[in-house]
Amino acid sequence: MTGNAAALIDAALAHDARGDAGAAVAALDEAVASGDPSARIQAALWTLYGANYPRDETAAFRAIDTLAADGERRAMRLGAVMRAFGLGCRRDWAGALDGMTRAAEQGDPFARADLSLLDGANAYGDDPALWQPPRADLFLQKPRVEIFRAVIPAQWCLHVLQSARPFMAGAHVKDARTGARTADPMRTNSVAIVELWDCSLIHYAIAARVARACRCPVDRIEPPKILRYQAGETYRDHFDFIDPDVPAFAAELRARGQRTKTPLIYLNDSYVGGETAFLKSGTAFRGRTGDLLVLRNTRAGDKPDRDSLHAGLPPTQGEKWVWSSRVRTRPQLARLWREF
Ligand SMILES: O=C(O)CCC(=O)C(=O)O
Repeated sequence: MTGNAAALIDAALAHDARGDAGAAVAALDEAVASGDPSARIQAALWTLYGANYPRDETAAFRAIDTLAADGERRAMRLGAVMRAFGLGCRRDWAGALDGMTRAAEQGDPFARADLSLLDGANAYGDDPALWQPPRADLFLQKPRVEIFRAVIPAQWCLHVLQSARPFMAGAHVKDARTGARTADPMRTNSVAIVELWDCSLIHYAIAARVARACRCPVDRIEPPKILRYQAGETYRDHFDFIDPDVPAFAAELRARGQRTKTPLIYLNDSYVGGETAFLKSGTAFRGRTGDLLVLRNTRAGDKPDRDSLHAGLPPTQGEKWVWSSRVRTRPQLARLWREF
């Protein structure tokens, strides 16, 4: 990357952070015109998300694929993840593995680690979208809570936890009056979304396994949030469905669909306390590393189930880490990786 292109990208990112789309695009376009690969990758990501540029997933994928064909190994990696999720292209696990393998052969350490983790779990070559979940244990009938034991190998849990650690920030809740995200003392834990750019095929494989357990297509799984609770931190009693009686949520409900289920994967278990509590039934679940809990948030007809009130109790010692997502009734857009 030339010094000038690097400075232009930094300026574009700073304008973007301030919400000045015009200045962000002007700076990035200038860097792209110089042919700089980092600028072209950034432009493709914004095109994928519909951030600053109009959203066009196909164009974004093509731009990344062209860079990969030119030998740009970061684009090989990103293209592999896009192929796995089917973002801007047909979902293609063999093609995803092929792209990640080419990046590894070019010496990309991230790609090598990704393939070796897949291989270690005997998932290399097997499309995670065809994975057979273990039989679920019914933990609770009201609300409906199922447990799938050891769906994710411990090394995958550690990988996800480490990939999220640099991005942890204060958690938010949705304001029922405005629909906006706001800080709230009911949620004192931290949270991160691992941006697509930092995702590996392991992130895809986890989403695909969760989709199998939840019996839904992978594109109904929201980009997960990685939750960290330090001792004393909590996510107090809440519902995960979108309340159809709240006018501020109506547009979101129409565009993205209802949140029918909450899948949670426990990424570690070396803490004390920190159970997932179900307030209406007075029960709580303590997962082991790699266990998946699936909570049903709705009843027939996708109507909110008020029995689904739940909480992440505070650990009294140690740190608790959780992969947390929602199953929606409509396909989720790539831009959600950027929404926080
Ligand atoms: O951390 C937990 O045990 C619960 C997480 C949770 O309530 C959520 O993600 O909605």
